[in-house]
Amino acid sequence: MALSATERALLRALWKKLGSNVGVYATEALERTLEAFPRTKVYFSHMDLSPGSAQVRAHGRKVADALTLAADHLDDLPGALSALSDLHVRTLHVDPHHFGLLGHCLLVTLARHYPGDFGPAMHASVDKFLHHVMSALTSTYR
Ligand code: HNI
Repeated sequence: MALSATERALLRALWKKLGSNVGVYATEALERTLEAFPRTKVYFSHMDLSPGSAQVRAHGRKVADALTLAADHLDDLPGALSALSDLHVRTLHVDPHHFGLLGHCLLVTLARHYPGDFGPAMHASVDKFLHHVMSALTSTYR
């Protein structure tokens, strides 16, 4: 089900508050995913995954940019993310379950940094947004 006007407004308000820190939190969520769920490291064997790795930070910024692109294209996520979907499905063969792990870590990371903003309504809005993003990223599997 699409995000409601209220959910979109909540998401936009959070993204505005995150400002230039989206990359910081995407990196923290990526690091959390790799540490909490080490099986996700298999896709990054070519990268330096040590704490504070510049490569992980650079990748976190790429993920953040994609999430911001998605937040700006809520009415056409499959279109906006089609190249990324092909990459993750056809080239990287990322297990769809692992998207949920990263999404979960993104929620935890945002809730940790913005506890006052992350009430049930914001939680549900961001969760729905991430589900739509991940559905678009895994759509090529179908
Ligand atoms: Ni993902 C590359 C965005 C989930 C493993 N990923 C990217 C790039 C973006 C991106 C952007 C860079 C593309 C480019 O350089 O052209 N990835 C996202 C987003 C999500 C996501 C927005 C979900 C919210 N990626 C995942 C998951 C995994 C994953 C769940 C595996 C656990 N992604 C990768 C790998 C690469 C990648 C591996 C290639 C990294 C590299 O540079 O070699």
